[in-house]
Amino acid sequence: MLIRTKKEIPASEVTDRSLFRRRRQLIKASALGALASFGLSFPELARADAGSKLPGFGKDSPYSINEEPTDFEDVTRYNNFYEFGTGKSDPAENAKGFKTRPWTLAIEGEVEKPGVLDIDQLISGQNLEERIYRLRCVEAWSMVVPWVGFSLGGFLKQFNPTSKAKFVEFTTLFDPGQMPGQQISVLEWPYVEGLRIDEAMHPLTILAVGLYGEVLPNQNGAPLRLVVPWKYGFKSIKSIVRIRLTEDMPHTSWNLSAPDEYGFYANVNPEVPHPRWSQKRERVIGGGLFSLKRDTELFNGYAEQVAHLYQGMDLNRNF
Ligand SMILES: Nc1nc2c(c(=O)[nH]1)N[C@H]1C(S)=C(S)[C@@H](COP(=O)(O)O)O[C@H]1N2
Ligand SMILES: [Mo]
Repeated sequence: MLIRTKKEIPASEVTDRSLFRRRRQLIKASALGALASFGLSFPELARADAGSKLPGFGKDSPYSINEEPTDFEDVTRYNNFYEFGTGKSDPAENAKGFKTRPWTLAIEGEVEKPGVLDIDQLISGQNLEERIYRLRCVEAWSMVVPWVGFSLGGFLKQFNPTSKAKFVEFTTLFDPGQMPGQQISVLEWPYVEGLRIDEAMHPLTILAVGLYGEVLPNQNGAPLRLVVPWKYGFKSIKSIVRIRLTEDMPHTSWNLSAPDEYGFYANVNPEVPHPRWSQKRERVIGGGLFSLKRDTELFNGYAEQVAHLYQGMDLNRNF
């Protein structure tokens, strides 16, 4: 087990899987007290840096999977965030000084009430919840992450989507000074992603502001990232500055870069191979020396909840 240095976190806070469980049990045992104190101190916490506590922790969500989360160290040191480099360990290193305050999120397009929101006001207005989801990368590995976030659908409804709102487009910050990867044309910048409106409104889809009960580390997409657990990881766009509701299907970064390899839907599907490799199995990150593998599940295990969204669609064509 790796222990984070004292500067980052007190030894008493070191998080491994079993300790995480114990903290969950403890907090559940005193749920009312915990909620009360969280409620009072939350606005300050929301402004704090990665490592600060977030509420929502320990509240069991019916949407969580009942699996041990991947170690904090793996979740925060094995990342894809090309704005900070293409190597898995680059984001943890290069996003250290990334400034996530001040930060605003614009909601625009097909809504009656567009707006620009300050991130801290936005977060303190949400009902934060912990959701333990498996993140399945198209590169055929996966990890289990205890996200802290809130429902995207409930959030979007506050802006009164118009009847023309058929899709949702998300955009990452464009700031090549801070994001050295944006000085290289490995992708078209800024990173953009999209969902159909019914996918965006689905209760499994969240905006995450934390993980492991703490403010989201920069390398995981601070201060705000999307999490769509039945889709490949590239849909879960990080460090979002704009959400635009649209009538037409938006462009997405990976589809623009390699349309034969990355479609708009990107639903996890073991039967539809990536053109260059199989999607039937996935390597479990943190699985140890033996490089544990598991069978990939249709819709990443959420077929019961989401298969109806794609009824009548040819999933081989709409990959
Ligand atoms: N802006 C942005 N968002 C991004 C990426 C990226 O390069 N840039 N990579 C995606 C990919 S491919 C994956 S698998 C997940 C990884 O999230 P994690 O680092 O929190 O595990 O982020 C996604 N979101
Ligand atoms: Mo990915």
